[in-house]
Amino acid sequence: SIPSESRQVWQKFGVKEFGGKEEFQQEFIRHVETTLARSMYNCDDLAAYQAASQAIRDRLIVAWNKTQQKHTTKDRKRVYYLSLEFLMGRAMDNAMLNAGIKDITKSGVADLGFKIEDLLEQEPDAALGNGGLGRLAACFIDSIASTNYPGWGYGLRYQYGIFKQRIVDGYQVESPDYWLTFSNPWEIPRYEIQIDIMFYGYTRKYTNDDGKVVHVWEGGEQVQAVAYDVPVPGYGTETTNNLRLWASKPTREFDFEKFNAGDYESSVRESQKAETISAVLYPNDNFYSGKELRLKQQYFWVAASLNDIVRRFKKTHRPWKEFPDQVAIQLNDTHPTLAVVELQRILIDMEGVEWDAAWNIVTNTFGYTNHTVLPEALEKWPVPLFTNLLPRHMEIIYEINLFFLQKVEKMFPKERDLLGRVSIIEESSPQQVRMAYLAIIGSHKVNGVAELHSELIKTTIFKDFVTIYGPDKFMNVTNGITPRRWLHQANPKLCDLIASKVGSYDFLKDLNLLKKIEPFAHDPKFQDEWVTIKKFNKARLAAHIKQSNGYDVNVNALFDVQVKRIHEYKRQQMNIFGVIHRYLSIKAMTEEEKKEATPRVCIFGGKSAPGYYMAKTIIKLINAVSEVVNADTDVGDLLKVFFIADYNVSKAEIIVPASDISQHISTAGTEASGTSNMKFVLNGGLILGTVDGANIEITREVGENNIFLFGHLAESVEDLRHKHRFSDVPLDPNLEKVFNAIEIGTFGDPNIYVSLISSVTGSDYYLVSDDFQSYLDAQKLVDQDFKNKDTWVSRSITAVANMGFFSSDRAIDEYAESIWNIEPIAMD
Ligand code: CJB
Repeated sequence: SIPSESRQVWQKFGVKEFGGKEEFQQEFIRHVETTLARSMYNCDDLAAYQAASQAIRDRLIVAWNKTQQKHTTKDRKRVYYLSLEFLMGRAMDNAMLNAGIKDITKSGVADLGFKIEDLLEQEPDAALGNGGLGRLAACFIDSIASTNYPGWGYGLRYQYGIFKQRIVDGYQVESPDYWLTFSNPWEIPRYEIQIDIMFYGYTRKYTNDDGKVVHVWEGGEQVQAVAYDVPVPGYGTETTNNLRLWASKPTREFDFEKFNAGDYESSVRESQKAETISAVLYPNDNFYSGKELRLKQQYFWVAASLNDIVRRFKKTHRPWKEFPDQVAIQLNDTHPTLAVVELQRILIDMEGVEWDAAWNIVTNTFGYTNHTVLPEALEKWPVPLFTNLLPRHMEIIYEINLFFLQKVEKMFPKERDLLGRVSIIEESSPQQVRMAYLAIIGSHKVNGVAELHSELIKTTIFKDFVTIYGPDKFMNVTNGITPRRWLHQANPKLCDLIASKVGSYDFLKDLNLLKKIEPFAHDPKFQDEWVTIKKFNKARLAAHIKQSNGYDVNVNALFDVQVKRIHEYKRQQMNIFGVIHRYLSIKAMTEEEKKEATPRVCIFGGKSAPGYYMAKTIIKLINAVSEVVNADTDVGDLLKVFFIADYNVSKAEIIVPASDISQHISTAGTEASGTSNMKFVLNGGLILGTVDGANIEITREVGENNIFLFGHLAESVEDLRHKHRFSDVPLDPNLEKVFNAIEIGTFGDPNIYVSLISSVTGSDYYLVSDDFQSYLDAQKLVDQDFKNKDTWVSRSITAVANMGFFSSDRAIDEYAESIWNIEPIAMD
């Protein structure tokens, strides 16, 4: 370290955070002229965005350094959030807001000849996630920083995020999302942090001089993990945490021999293979696909992260048993479950800790969050594949399983079937490693993400584990969203209006303060302003639709939105069948009836996994209906249908504030929580939804008069499915009409939709027919209620006033208190 006599010089010239507009401008120009090697004569919007973000980034780095120093000297317990997905979206607007420099940068760039909005548009989304799970991780790290908890995120630095979606001839077409073309100003490469990671090879054991059996894993392929740090600024605090993303590189010695022997090509090929590991995000949501490369990604990321965490712990020279007092690790779904095994391996094989002591440390360190009960999403790795890639880990899993099953057998000696049911190894052919079971056994707490979901995991997929461990190991932490991005950034006007009544912007930190607007729910002036802002947001979306889909839309129509990943369980098919039903009804209306009808704009958006045939068919049907309906002059303004291509975080920021109604209509019991439901209500839209996931708690908070619920309850789902399997359940008559219209070719070639229709007329696993009448009834009520403008707006205001519970700050406080056992560190 620097000798004390030199430190003065360091301190004298230490970089300070810029405070005012002029300092920002100075930094901006410095970056244009030096970092970018340009000048005022060739500075376009892209260069201006880059210079501005460099200036802001420098400021974040100063705060980041202070925070990390503080956290290191305070030496308190940290949380590490392990997530294979961080769906961050754009960084610049958020960084300006959280650092409190939005006004100075806005007016700063204006003086220099730029509009801040144009610069923000230059930034590509950091789309390192698929949907809800990845966006939750992004909200969580924002909240961890904003509430001053010491915590890091660990993920992968994919070179390709979620694919870009185009619609060609009504079908989804994917293209790669190479988001790093113009380099990424928000990351700090840490080329000096390189960690060797091994795959394949073999294991061997021997007895050492002390008579101890030692296990070694050797002879495998090596790759290197390089760290890229992304500063995560908290809102209204200096706390700036770290998101560390790993990229894979060939090791330094990579095939040096081959290279020297002149086999240049194959040497290069091998080195490219190493980089492939972190190259691309798997585009599946709520679906497990057992590819070896995916398991490689998981181990690569987990091993690098644990190596890093352990290295940091070892610097404190504490005994191993204190590890869980310093470190909490949260497993975001089962994707990082190998971390359980890797920590056990480090402790017993590398650090010489005894098995039981090590296992105690491991289980006290980890917490596991489950995000789905869908069977097709649960990870199970074939034992042969696993053994080949990670032979030592497989041995350790067998050992963990053995000790666990011995314990279970002792507790329940008469329950012979139980052992097979809870074994980490499924006795199929080939055998499979059940990752969720390993995660439960390796953690001290397991949580679901909304009340219903947390009950369901206890009574269905993890029932036996509740019998074994007792109910206290299982808990609920209802998801939340960050009000910084999902209120301030997406809807600045609504935010200002709310602030005028709350008296400050403090509700962005304590969302319960929204309650203060409730007394104004019936205030005509406040209502007027509320409505004006909704119209403004609808016009903003209308402009986007005009640009992307080429149509003018009527902003006085009811905007009805369903945007999320396309999935049969989320039931976009039910929505589009409902739209067809509406279309047929309009066609049958008299002119008088038409005058009474409520005009609607139905907006869809979302990506399908590239290999998901049924989801792709649903997209095609939406687009086919859109084409027919929008061109039908009988219909006019009464109905318009749009599919907005390439739904992502940035588009959500435009779409969410513009909804009157949003749909969250999963088959009861299938959507673990949902988080876009929270975003829509927070922005003054009402929900049309099923009694599922967080819809239930939203109803509790906002009141059942302020939400449109319909459909069968989760408790009836099994019975209904059983009926479909074993008897002839008649198809809903309105749905039959819809299917007839499709089958006679109203929306083009009916052959395209045969399997979609028979998924409903057959076993109807997602109960579309069972819920259809109730859905249409709820839609009718929406049409009626929307006509009564005063009641509608007061319901909207009341709903927003009661959304405080759904801040991710609240969720993080719950995790911190009941799972991580960590405390905030104030940055004074
Ligand atoms: N979820 O986005 C995903 N991907 C998965 O593979 C499994 C679950 C979603 O996680 C969200 C965050 O907890 C939930 O709100 C959502 O219901 C769930 O589908």
